[in-house]
Amino acid sequence: MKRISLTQYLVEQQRDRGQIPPPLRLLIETVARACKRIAISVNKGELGDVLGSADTENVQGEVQKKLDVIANEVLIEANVWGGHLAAMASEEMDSIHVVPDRYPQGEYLLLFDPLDGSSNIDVNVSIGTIFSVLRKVTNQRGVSEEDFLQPGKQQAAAGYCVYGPQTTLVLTVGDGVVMFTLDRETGSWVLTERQMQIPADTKEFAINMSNQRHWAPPVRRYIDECLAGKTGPREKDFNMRWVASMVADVHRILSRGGVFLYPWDQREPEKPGKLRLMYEANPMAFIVEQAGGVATNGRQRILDLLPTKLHERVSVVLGSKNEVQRVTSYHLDETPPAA
Ligand code: P6P
Repeated sequence: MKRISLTQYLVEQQRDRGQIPPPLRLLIETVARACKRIAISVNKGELGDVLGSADTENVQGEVQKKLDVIANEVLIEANVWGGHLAAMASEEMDSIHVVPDRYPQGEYLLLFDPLDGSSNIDVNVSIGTIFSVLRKVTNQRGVSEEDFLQPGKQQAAAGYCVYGPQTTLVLTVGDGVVMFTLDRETGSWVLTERQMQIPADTKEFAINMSNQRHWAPPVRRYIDECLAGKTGPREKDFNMRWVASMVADVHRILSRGGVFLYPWDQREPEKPGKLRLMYEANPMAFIVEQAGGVATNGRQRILDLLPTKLHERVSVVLGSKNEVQRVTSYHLDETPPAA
């Protein structure tokens, strides 16, 4: 495959496919540049005095890591002046960040989890940035939180960056999934995968097993059957992986298949799940579907869900089509598809 840069790829998509209007191209290039900047801070670790807690809390009531705050600021500062955005929303900010009047306002809304997997920052395990792009669809002047409350199927683009052994950027604008790898010598994002595809079947599941006693019956049934292996109803052995960084787990699934589950559990029964719909589940669901996978909340397609709050949470089951459909059928209590 010819190795081209992110800019060349976006220009080609814009010129040849009309898939990426200029303001969206500027948005994606700006986010990609911000991710390079975040990668530099992440890679410094102790040398950059960026590890540990920031001694502040975010809207979720979680203690923020220094790098959470740094990554959030980098994304805000990189995107606020370009004229491509009307506003931004982040896991790390209670309310939306409207582009100030001193800058032109654009038609796009950018949402992000600036640094997903924070519990892994201080122990040098892969973390990442997740982003989602919506269009401002109401014509009224100004922008409010309500403008963000659109179902995930309305996304114009979605992507994530993994700060891991390689620094990789995965992106979809609704025309398949591409991957870029950061060439640190030139500072360029280089196209390394033109069409990521998730195998329909897998032998690998990703879930936090320590919550097993808290799960609902359909999830317990599914995982018990995986654990029963060859001697059980699935008649094959399964493997388990859990990085506790959604970006890393999803990237593995995009790369070799698998099923990722963060289901509702009875620890906090009033919450539908742990992960956030707008800037974790929706972008990942868009990417997974564009790569031939499936993403549900156990019962419904995630991209069809109509959000009611910016920071609302959701159960997530995503990855290899046949496995996600099986988990979903157990929730809907239908007979699972033939093995
Ligand atoms: P647990 C990271 O904090 C995160 O939001 C996701 O990236 C990850 O999949 C999940 O939470 C891990 O949760 O309960 O296993 O620590």
